[in-house]
Amino acid sequence: MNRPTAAGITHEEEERSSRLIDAFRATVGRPARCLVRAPGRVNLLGEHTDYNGLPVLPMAIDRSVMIALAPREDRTILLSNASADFPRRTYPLSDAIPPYAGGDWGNYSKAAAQGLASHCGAQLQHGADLLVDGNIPSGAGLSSSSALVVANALAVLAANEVDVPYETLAEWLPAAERYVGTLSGGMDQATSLLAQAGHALRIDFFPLRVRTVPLPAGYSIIVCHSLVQAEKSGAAKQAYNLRVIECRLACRVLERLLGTGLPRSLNTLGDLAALFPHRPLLDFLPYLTAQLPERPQSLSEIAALIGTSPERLREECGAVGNAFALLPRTRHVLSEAGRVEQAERALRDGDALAFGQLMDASHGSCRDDYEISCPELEELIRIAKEAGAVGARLTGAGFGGCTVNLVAEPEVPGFLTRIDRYFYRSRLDHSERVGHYRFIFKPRAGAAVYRL
Ligand code: NG1
Repeated sequence: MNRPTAAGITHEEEERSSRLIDAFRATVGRPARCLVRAPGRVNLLGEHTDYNGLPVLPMAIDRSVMIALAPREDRTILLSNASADFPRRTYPLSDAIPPYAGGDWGNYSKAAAQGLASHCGAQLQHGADLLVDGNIPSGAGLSSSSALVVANALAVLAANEVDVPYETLAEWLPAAERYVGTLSGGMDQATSLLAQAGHALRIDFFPLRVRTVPLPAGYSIIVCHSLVQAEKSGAAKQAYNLRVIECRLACRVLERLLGTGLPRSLNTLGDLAALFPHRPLLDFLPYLTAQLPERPQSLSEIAALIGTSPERLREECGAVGNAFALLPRTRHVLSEAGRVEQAERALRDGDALAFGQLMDASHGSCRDDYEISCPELEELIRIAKEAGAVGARLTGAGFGGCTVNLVAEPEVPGFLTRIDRYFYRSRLDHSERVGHYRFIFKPRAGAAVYRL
């Protein structure tokens, strides 16, 4: 049998895929016909901008979800995992699949299957036996969930020999992933599908546009786990969705304040950039500053400002809870979009120091205005800066998870020593390897399907 040896696959991945293909034969009782690899990602800059229709700067990493698969004659998906932590799941492929209980890993597979079935319908006549192996830490802000969705989608398509361009999948799968209840944007799926080895990506949304961006020569990207899991099936989901809702409410308020100066309604804060291409986004902040306090407001207060009812807002914006901090959230989103523009320029100019300063500023904004940091992330950032990181920030949704650090190559050994000594040593017991929690990542290529 041919084993994946395609260009771009590492020796370690080759070994991992060989083990998975052997395990497939042992557990399913017949040979795998394809192997799928979908990488996770680290976001370098542009946090919580994607669902606002504003740009991001991520790169794919060499941690991934792999699936070995063989098609079935019926339309059943039989889902197994190489790790015993994830129990076997079976469900029929259709465009209306009832979810498992919240937090069940099988829901990410169902999300992909239902999303594809709603687009491809009768083209998908075959279910599949799937054996999954993932090595992206979960709840780390490195997109383990989207890699699982992307890998499952590619597996179902491969089982049916249906080709869908990756650009199209990158448009479909964010909506498909909302099946699990997170109101997420499209950065993760686009990066997993469209990344190119050796480059970061600048991604714009609605419509999706992707271009490669060089990384500064002589610097390393180091990712450090805060050891706080931010599981999106738990509390982090509510906290994440609340940020999305606050941005939707900010759009309603801005519509009201801009009045007839606005040619059409605002679906996202990013619509401001589309409607006023020559005005800096931060020009719009004073409209809010004049009317809104820094503190969170109740839905009744916001409704009164807009001249509508709290019930109507609840319905229109999916608002749950009763404390919404619109001014600081908008300040983060609009300023972060500006930082992405500047960061792309800095990277194209090879100006690592300017890029690092933008990373630091992004972190401050994530912490103070978006309120998505936590004490452990703060400690990691402080140690990283003391250890010489040119830039250091939380990455991904926040509420725990990882930091991303830009470190000059000669400084890397000293940086790692300090992080290990001052952060991990007191937190990990002797049996745990620190290498499981901090990583040096090189930008990897996006997802691939290998026929066996
Ligand atoms: P992670 O870090 O993978 O949980 C989440 C969203 C992204 C984006 C970032 C914040 C999901 C699947 N992904 O990423 O779309 O909004 O947060 O920038 O929810």
